[in-house]
Amino acid sequence: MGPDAYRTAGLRESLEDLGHSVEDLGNLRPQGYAPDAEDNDLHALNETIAWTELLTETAESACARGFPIFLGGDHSLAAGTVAGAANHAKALGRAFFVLWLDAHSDFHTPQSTDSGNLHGTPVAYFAGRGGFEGFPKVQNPVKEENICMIGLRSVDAAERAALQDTKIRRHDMREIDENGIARPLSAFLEHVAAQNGMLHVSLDVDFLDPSVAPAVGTTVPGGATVREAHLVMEMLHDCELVTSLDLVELNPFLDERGRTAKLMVDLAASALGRRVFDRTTRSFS
Ligand code: DIR
Ligand code: MN
Ligand code: MN
Ligand code: MN
Repeated sequence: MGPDAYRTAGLRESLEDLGHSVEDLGNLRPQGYAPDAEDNDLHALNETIAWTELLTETAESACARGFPIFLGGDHSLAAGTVAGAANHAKALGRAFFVLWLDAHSDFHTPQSTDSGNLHGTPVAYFAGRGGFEGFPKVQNPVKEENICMIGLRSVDAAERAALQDTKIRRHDMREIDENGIARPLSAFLEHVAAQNGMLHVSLDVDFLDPSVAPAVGTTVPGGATVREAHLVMEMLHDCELVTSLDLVELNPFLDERGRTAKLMVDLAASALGRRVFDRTTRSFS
């Protein structure tokens, strides 16, 4: 129901108001997978594998057509959207980067997850960690140093241990409290710009503080404010490096008159050029 909530909240109209032409490619639905048993340790494994196959193909072709925005739905969708966007970048000979805006690091493998929810695994998948039996092989794993996580405040023990052995850039809420959100983002964008990279942004609703974005299954207090989130999106627009975007984990049944959906739409609009006044300088350098 997430994608329809974004439609109702006016995603198309908001982007058209900015001068973009918008094509709604509709909802996807994987087919032909073996039904998942209700009592599996891993929830909806076969379904998630089927989604990953479908989304990898769909994302790669969508990237060739324009600037895709993938609407969810469960964050496991990023396993496919990022893998597909990475394939597209590789075909163009461009370096590829991911900005992960989330309370969680989503760095579990199907073996290390405590919850059995595959939404906790997509970064491990597209970074090329092992343990994803049955999933399509990742053709172009994203380099660790090309992944940046901002907003972290709920990292499970197994994820923390695994992340510590990687070059993934990770910025928790304490760092944002101490230094502001612009600093780590600017540093990452400089790194992307230096390689003329293509940047995929994955925005989990729970990046935001639950007081402003309650419509997500896994709320974690102490998240980004509305202004911090808009600053991130405005900087992402100004840098001209972003080539694809996920809006994920919206659960409209938990929303209050569409307010979380509307905030996510407004953030997407900021990322695609909405501003109060024009600026003459790039704000990330
Ligand atoms: C938790 C929650 N680490 C898990 N992850 C979420 O289920 O593995 N990610 N909610 O966004
Ligand atoms: Mn989920
Ligand atoms: Mn997530
Ligand atoms: Mn999350």
